[in-house]
Amino acid sequence: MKNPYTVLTAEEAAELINDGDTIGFSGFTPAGAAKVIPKALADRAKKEHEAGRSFKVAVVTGASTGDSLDGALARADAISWRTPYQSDKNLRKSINEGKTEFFDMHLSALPQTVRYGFLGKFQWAVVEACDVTPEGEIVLTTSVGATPTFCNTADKILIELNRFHPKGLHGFHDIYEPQDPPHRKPIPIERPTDRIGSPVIKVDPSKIVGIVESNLPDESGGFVAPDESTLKIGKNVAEFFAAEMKNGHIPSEFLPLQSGVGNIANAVLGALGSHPDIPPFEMYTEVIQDSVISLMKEKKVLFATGVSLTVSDEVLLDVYENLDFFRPKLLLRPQEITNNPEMVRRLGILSINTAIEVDLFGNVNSTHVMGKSLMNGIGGSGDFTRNAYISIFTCPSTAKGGKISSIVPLVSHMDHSEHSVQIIVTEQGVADLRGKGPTERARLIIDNCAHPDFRDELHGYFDLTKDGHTPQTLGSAFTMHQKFLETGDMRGVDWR
Ligand code: 0RQ
Repeated sequence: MKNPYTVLTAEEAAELINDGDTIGFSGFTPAGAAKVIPKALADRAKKEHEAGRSFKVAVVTGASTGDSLDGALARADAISWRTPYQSDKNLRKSINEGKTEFFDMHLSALPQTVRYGFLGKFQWAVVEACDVTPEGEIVLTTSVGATPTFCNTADKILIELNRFHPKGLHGFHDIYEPQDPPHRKPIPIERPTDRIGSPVIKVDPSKIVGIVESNLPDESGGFVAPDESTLKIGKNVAEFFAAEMKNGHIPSEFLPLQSGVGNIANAVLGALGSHPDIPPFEMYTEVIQDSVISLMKEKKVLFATGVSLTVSDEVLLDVYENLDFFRPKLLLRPQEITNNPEMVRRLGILSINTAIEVDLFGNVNSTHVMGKSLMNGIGGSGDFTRNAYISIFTCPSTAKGGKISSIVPLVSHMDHSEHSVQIIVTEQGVADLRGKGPTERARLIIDNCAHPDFRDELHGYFDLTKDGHTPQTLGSAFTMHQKFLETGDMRGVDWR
């Protein structure tokens, strides 16, 4: 059957979008993110601004995206409002300067929040696909994110048919959208390998108003080689898990693993993969990174399901050359399923995420520098941490060349509370907070995780108050932060 869709240029597609529209873009990390239409939209916004007309859109995605989306639109000052997560330096600047309103939310909750109508009406879904049939069956590329929900709720759909990604990706996706309350049923996944949905998104073909052809790789940055500190963090996590197996907390077949994004997460996985006492394991995670693919080839990771395949170009080409090897081992799902609290509890996930700072009582800040400047967002870290079998936070014990302690008296912004955070790991060691009261926690965190340059200083703070269940001294709790803001160095606080 002949393809019934109108073929457009990216510029023609961008002309269809109006000032003030809300757009749901495909993409979860740069993987599978729309590229040519947002870039053309940014060019259009610049022209509109030059002509003295306002042109801004509300941008909703699965998580972060690539430079052609968040970067180009932010540089064009074309984003009025953004959710649920970003990691682009231009957009971060726009948010921190108050030019773009940003709503930081748990990634698992985004699709239902869209369906419930809490974010208003969506005029557009702009979706990268590797194939689309005349019947309206869309095969996605390297991520699923919230795209099924955008396709189902938006008035109209624009497709970027990206020839870089092979049609052989059919079978790598499991598309499932829960019904909304009061009709929601349990999600029927009992093992990470269970498939419960369709390999395609099915839409009414008349909603697809145009197709733009492209041939572009994902804009994933790749990874830097792990340094001494990240290698030590990885080793500490692996040894902690090995000890948990030995003492019977983790069963001998291991439990499904979730690990966050970035270089630390990549290094932690590498360390787990090479530890002799950790058996081959499965992943029920959010972002599948380079190290997962190499561990799969070594038969150390048996299966991985996540929202996105966020790998370097060479690793992606390796996957594409061996699609039949990877198809039974890799499965991409909507973020509503991978990050769903129901699944995280049922499967008994071991979760590992990254902190910017941790306080003496186990509260974690993952999103803001010095209490006010947004870094990226909470992402999926809250979805997993709150519901995990064991929840771990990792971070280097210091930042900015040793001038900032990542262990502080009180976090300057709180994303994960002491009630959800169980284990802290830095390159210095591990603090196991399970079953510990605030005083015990503080001593463990200072002695096991803080950098030696800051241990006396942190003990000095802790010695200021001797009473109360949580011995906090409100008047001094941000003295270390304040010292950094005034002098550029947290070291050397005199508590007297
Ligand atoms: O600054 O970029 O200027 O060098 O923060 O820190 O150490 O390079 O680590 O890239 O893994 O990022 C928490 C931000 C860590 C990230 C965070 C500065 C540091 C550096 C980056 P520069 P690193 P990473 C998955 C699940 C969100 C929560 C999560 C993140 C920059 O991992 O966004 O895990 N997580 N989500 O110098 C001042 C401190 C600092 C500090 C670090 N205490 N004070 N600056 N930095 N600690 C995400 C998804 O769901 C998709």
